[in-house]
Amino acid sequence: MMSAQDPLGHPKKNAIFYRKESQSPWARLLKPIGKLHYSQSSQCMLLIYLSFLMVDESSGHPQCLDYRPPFKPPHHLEFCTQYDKFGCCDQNKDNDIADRYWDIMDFFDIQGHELCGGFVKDLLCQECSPYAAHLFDAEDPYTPVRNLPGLCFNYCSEFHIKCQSVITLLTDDKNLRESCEKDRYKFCILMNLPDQDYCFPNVIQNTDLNSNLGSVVQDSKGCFQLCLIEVANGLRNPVLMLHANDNTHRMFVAEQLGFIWIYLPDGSRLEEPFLDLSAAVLTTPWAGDERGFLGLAFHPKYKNNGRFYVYYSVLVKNQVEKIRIAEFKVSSLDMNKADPNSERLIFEIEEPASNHNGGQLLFGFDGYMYVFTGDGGKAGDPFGKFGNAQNKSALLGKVLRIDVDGTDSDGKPYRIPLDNPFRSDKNARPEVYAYGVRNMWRCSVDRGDPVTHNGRGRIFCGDVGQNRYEEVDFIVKGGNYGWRAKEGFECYDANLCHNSSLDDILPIFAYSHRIGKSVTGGYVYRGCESPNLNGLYIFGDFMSGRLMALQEDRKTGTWKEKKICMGQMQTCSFPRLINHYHKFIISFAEDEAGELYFMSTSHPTAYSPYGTIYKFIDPSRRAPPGKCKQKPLPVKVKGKRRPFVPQALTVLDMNNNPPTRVPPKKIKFTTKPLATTTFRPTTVRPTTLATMPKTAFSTVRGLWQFKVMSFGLCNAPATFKRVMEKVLNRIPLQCSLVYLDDLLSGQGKISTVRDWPVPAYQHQLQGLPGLASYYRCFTTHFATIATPLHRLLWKEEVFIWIEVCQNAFDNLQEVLTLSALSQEL
Ligand SMILES: [Ca+2]
Ligand SMILES: [Ca+2]
Repeated sequence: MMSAQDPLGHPKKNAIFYRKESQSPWARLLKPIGKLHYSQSSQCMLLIYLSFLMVDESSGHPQCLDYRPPFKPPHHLEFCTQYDKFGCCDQNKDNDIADRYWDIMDFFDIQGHELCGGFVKDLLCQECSPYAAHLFDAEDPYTPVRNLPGLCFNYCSEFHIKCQSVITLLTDDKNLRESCEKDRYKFCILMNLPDQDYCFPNVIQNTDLNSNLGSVVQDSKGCFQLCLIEVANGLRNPVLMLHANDNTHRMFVAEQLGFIWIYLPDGSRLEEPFLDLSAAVLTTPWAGDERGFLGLAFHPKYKNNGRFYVYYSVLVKNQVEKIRIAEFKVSSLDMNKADPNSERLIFEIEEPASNHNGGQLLFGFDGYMYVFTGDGGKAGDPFGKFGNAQNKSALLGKVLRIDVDGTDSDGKPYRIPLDNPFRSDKNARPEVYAYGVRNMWRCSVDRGDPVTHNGRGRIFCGDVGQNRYEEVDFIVKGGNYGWRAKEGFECYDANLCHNSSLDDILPIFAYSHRIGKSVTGGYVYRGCESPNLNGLYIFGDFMSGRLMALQEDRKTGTWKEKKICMGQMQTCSFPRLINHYHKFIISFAEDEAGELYFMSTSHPTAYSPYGTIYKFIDPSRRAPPGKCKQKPLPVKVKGKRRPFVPQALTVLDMNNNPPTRVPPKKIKFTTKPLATTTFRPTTVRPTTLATMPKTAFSTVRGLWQFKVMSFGLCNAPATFKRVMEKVLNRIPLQCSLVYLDDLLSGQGKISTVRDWPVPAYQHQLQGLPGLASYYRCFTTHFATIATPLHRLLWKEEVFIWIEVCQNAFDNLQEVLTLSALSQEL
């Protein structure tokens, strides 16, 4: 193959259509993606795309007064019984409301009870409505909340006629009290909501809003809408995230380069890595290189023995490429450091080609370690008579199972479990547990249903396909997963496929290359926070960026696809939630509590720090309050820690005018009985904006990606400059930071490079070897940036990221106009 890249991994000009014989998973990058490239002879064109999501108002948005989704109360509600099945109150809150009701009703005689009791109950119980946030105008944590729920006009009039006096017991809002006394019409206008669908009692009668309440929201095509929370960023091809099952709830994130970083439960990252294997790990900055640090597994008794296992590529004696499985131990002095001198080799396997290196390590519930190797590489598993995968005497293309708690009589640093399926087969390696594997990229063990334990211990894998299909497999002892006889459900090698002795196990699911070209195996959701997701196997595709889920039909044992998509703006309209992610899905993860995450990047090369970790959130229903509380064991931290700084723009930030204050962390809606003499508003909420500190220009609020494509040589620098001026002039200089990707920095000719100017980002550069040679940062002073930008015109395509501070854009419309404007030019 001709090299399409320079030694730094930068694609050479006119070499965009790469073709490598390798197929998975990184190598898939080298295939052309879409029709991005036009002939040099085409007219000089400049296009700037801006990622932007449109607001969709088509469905309801259940939300509680604490800005989170409603839940199913764990116990029966005695008072606000209509919200017993689904709403925003648990039993405690329901009791508080009942107490308050009786305190108010003490002021009434029997007739008053009859007239007003129902109204007072209705009004108080709206805090429990799954639409409480709408009723109280509290969807947006940045704006003030009403003290009383919004009432529809007719209902309000009736309420006013029958028991207007009760208002003084319900609120001390001066306006409401005065208008209630003097003017029914004005009072009911004040009590009403702009959206008639959401005022009480319309909101409970609206079937659109109340059918399917509590189930996962589906879009018009039946796709499950989920949202995300950004939990970490700035990672270079994060290949995995694991917890150590030691109750600390620390997360260990490994980068392909060979670094393992520790994240604490508060989201911060320790400055020093847990382990730095970068000197030993074989990897390159080439897009699509599948070699590197690939796997990590903590011993099931890590808490006591401090042992963990790694899987990485090495170059031995500058000649032979191998994968190495080795054991390390945690330092005896610092629980957040591995002992770098503790490495104990378990085994190495020679790799005949640079691709298909497998990379999954995991411990089953049987206590044994499973090692998932690739078929060795190239295409079509060409090694030997019928390939590595079908050859049980080869270790490649396999699921291996070993016992790392003992040594073998022949001196191997591990034992063969007594029930390994081919232990007594002379033509097989005793380590083999399953075979016919092409290149399983990410496998997981199902921890089982939290109540019934159904499914516990099952191992699921994504096996990357060759030309036509990607598959998900459920691994069983002795199983033949078909490769290279089959790819997915179809024959790949006709001879092998029709051999009657094949006896293979078909995938539980396969999808064609129209959907995606490199599967990334995921996890079965067994967490607590999103009860609707329980039992769903969530996975994705590295190349297409598609997220998918499989749901088991327990009667037939078959798995059906449930499509997953990002929630629309309204669906994900909760604090911190986002509904977009970087395209290249590298890996999935499960935290100690069972919540699910995935890692993806916009730039899948081993040195590019654009990897982000996202947590899945079901916006339609959460677990009841208190149910998912975790008590992590304390972590003794010796070094420094870096706080998490979000980069992704949240849906709320996109939806609203620039926020004027941070949302309150906790909000208390006092449902406690009011003292009988002084009435307080039902809500405690700071609403004065003047007292809030000005945060404008101090925090980076979002990452805006402009994709600039220029075609052909032309005398367009002036035009280009004009466009960029228009873009950049809209962004206050103090807070913006523009950096161009490695296409540009590869030239190394930019004179005005400075260190990363935003302190919060400096850590991304520190201690990252070689990074400075790939990334250059620019401050956005025009004079300095205009000249380098001119050079971009001779490039095929260029990405520019502009990081924008809070309040940078007065109005997103302006940005859209910009985008339109740039297309005109
Ligand atoms: Ca290989
Ligand atoms: Ca297969």
